[in-house]
Amino acid sequence: SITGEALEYIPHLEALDLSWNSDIGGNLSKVTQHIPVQFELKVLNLTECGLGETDGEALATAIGKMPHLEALDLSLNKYIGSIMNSLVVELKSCSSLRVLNLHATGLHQDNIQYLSAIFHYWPNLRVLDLSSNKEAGGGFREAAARLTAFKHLERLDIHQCCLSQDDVNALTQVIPLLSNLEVLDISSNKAVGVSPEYLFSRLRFLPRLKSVLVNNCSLKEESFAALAEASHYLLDLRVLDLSWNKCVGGKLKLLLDTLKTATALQSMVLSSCNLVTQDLAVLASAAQAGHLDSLQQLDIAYNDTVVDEGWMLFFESAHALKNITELDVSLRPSSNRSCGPWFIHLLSILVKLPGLRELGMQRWLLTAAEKQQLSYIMTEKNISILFD
Ligand SMILES: *[C@@H]1O[C@H](CO)[C@@H](O)[C@H](O)[C@H]1NC(C)=O
Ligand SMILES: *[C@@H]1O[C@H](CO)[C@@H](O)[C@H](O)[C@H]1NC(C)=O
Ligand SMILES: *[C@@H]1O[C@H](CO)[C@@H](O)[C@H](O)[C@H]1NC(C)=O
Ligand SMILES: *[C@@H]1O[C@H](CO)[C@@H](O)[C@H](O)[C@H]1NC(C)=O
Ligand SMILES: *[C@@H]1O[C@H](CO)[C@@H](O)[C@H](O)[C@H]1NC(C)=O
Ligand SMILES: CC(=O)N[C@H]1CO[C@H](CO)[C@@H](O)[C@@H]1O
Repeated sequence: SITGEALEYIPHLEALDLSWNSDIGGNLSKVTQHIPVQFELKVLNLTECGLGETDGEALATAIGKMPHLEALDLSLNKYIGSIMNSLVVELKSCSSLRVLNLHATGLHQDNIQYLSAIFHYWPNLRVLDLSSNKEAGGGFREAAARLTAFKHLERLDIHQCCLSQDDVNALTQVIPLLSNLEVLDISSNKAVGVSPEYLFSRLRFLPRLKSVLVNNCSLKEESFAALAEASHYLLDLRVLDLSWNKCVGGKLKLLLDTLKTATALQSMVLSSCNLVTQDLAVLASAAQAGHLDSLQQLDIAYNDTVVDEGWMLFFESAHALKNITELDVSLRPSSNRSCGPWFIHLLSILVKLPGLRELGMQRWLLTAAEKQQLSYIMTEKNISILFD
């Protein structure tokens, strides 16, 4: 059973992580009633604790006793939306807050607006995660401008927030001003793709960007072209996720300059992008030229549009992906195909790439002999190969 009595005796505790204890939901007051006044806690983590309406008061009171709080994680508690506004009052006093994670907490449009009114109380905020709040759309129209209070913001995650067109327009004005931003995740928001290309072209003003995640945004060709051009200026780019944007197919050459300058690129996700042979040729030549030497993860799955010739070009050059650890070339779940003459090249790269640990090959139809060869390499080279 849950009791927080011990907390009375450890007022200097700095981190409390009660994540994944669903019994806490409805019982939080049993823990928090023992929190001493002027608790020194810096990190409070209550991920997926089933917190709900009845815990609002206990949580608010607890936060009120934690003026030194630096990280608060309430992610995956689906009903925080209903108690958010009472938390906001107490959160004002957390002027040292650096990390706020409200991923999938059932926030509504008005919660976002209400919360944004106190953004200026957290001048040190580095990480803001408001992702997977599907009712939050519309809330950023006014809240966006207040993000500029976060002069040191490094990570902004607003993926899957059902952003409205107005939200995206407002964010377009503000995101380029967050000059310390390193990670931007706006994926799974359809309005991002149909909005004007300015959001992407202005990313060039964020020289510290390391991760750009715009997967599943229904990107239009103009937006992709603007992103490709802007990313040319992002010399520190590590992660680029463009998956589930069909417009990339046939247009990967637009990223050629980026591949040349982004020498630190570690992860490129291009699954379900309707890639064609020409796109794999781009990857192959970039690899040959040594531009992908840092690449560790490459996901080009779900692109059944590539014909044997394209796979051949790719696998012939894949040995140049010296640092690769994960490669996914699976087909879509609904399809299947036999491997082409490229299979022999695949076998040879498995031997030549010492770092490779995972290879996705789902839905490729393998002959008994091919399966046997892969199984042999799996054990010999300690590579995990996923095939059906
Ligand atoms: C509270 O904790 C008990 C176990 O200690 C658990 O059975 C119960 O479901 C929890 N939630 C509520 C709302 O009481
Ligand atoms: C909270 O715990 C989860 C799961 O252990 C972890 O992923 C997350 O980073 C933690 N959050 C903070 C702010 O420490
Ligand atoms: C794509 O985004 C929608 C929301 O716009 C979401 O429901 C869906 O799960 C996402 N799909 C993938 C593959 O991420
Ligand atoms: C290859 O990856 C390792 C980490 O696994 C990294 O330390 C090293 O710098 C990478 N090499 C290149 C050329 O990026
Ligand atoms: C491959 O796909 C065809 C046509 O979609 C289907 O009839 C067949 O059962 C599939 N074979 C396997 C082994 O999944
Ligand atoms: C999502 C995806 O897999 N895209 C394409 C892959 O190729 C087939 C044709 O083989 C297309 O129909 C898909 O749209």
